[in-house]
Amino acid sequence: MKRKLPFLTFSLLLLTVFLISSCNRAVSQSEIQEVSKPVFIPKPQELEHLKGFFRLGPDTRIVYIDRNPEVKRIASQMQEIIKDQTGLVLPLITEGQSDENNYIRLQLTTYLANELGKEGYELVVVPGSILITAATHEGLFRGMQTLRQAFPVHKVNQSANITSFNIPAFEIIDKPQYAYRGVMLDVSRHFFPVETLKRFIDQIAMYKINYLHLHLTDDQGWRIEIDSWPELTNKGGSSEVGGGDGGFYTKEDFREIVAYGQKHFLTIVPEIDMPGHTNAALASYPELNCSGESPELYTGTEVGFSSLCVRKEQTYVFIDDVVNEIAAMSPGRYLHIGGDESHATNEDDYIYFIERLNAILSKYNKTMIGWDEIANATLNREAVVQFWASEENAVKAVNKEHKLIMSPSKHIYLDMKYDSITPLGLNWAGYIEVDQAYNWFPAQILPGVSADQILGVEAPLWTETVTSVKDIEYMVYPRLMGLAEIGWSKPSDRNWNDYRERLIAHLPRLDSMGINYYHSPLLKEE
Ligand code: TNX
Repeated sequence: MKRKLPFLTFSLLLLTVFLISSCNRAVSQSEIQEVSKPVFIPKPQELEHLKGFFRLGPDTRIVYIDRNPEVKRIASQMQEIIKDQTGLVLPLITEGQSDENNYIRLQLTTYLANELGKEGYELVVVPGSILITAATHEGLFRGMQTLRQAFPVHKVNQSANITSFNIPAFEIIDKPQYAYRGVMLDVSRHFFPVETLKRFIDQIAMYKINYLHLHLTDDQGWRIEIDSWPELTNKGGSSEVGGGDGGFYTKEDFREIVAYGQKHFLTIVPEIDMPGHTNAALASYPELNCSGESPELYTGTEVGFSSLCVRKEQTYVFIDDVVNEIAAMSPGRYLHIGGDESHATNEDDYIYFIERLNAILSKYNKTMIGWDEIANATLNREAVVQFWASEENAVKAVNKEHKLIMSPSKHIYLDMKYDSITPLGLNWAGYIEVDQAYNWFPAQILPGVSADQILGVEAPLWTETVTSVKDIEYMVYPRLMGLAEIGWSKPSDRNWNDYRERLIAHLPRLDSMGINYYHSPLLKEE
């Protein structure tokens, strides 16, 4: 034993020297890349840049609070996001295992509940730690979407030995200006499969959009399976603008979309457009027509020519069934009943119809949303009116104490062309460049309508000319970021020049995610 000791000591010494030198080599060869000062869209309510850096690298851990599966789930979403964005696969650990150094921690708190509300959060990035604190899971999720904008868009790079990133320190306290921040997708004029909707939900959740309104029915196609009226989809789902095959969501598909939304703290608002925009339903069931005869399926782009038969009792049996089945699949409180452009329904019939709908929605415990024409009917006070065209209707709605969703067509219709040479889109509400989509304030659009009468904002994408994921993205980005900021940020903080600079700095994120967007001349660096 004794004779072996010097040898052992010598071996240990050699090993130590080897370890130290290889360690040194590793340190000297691996690079820590500095990330530029982060910019955020939507702009946080309070943001302070601090001194120093947080080092995001392979040793960073994501810490969640034990015994709370929902926080763990959000933490694993964070893990996925970081992996996709940077290539770093970070371990998830529970609170007890935290080494108090180099971690990203998600934490629920009750003491900030009043200040932060349902969606607010605090995000602090300092050397050694990143802390997201919120009173709700939703708040943690929103904070995480902010944090990802501080992380690099490029990945760790083994061959260049880039293994870590220095993230400049900052502190944010944040919550939304408006409770409803929506996007609408028309899946009737052209149908889009579940995968497209999931990709879209992933994207819009990044900008803190919390409602996705699906325009499920129109003249050109009925897109949601209704068991009690199967021809709606068998026949009415088989057409679309331009004569394509159409398609529809089975109930299982729809539940999958709803659940995917929930994981992203986003509520699906289903729209069944009535009494106009109903040719697909009328073509599927002759008894829904006053004449008792069905029209042909329609694949053009005219509006305002169809109507359910308002004075026929069977119409309300039909609606009761449809609302019942849709309500059963929709955990959100809102059901959108359309009500727009009912030019083939006379005014008395229109009002009679919307008021009967109002009673059916109450029966199924749903809150009505409708386009601004519905303000002419007498509705439950909680019904929400979506302003798109008529100031008169919107003001009427506010006078009847309804809240408004603001979708002023000349600012935020995502189907409008950007300029005269945009290959897709329409132009009846004018051209909407990126500045036109940003430069408006919901509480300054309508005379006498102030912020507390406004539930929020929504950007609709009608799809008469939009046929693919690429088309959707081209029309949506980068105008949607403007809508997101209008809905979330403090109006007094918003100005085009500041936003424009942030948006320019943000665009490489879209490139890195493979999002197809419009390269506006307004966003070329000078
Ligand atoms: C008006 S906006 C419509 C839609 C069209 C859109 C095209 C609204 C409530 N109705 O039916 O698709 O214009 O921009």
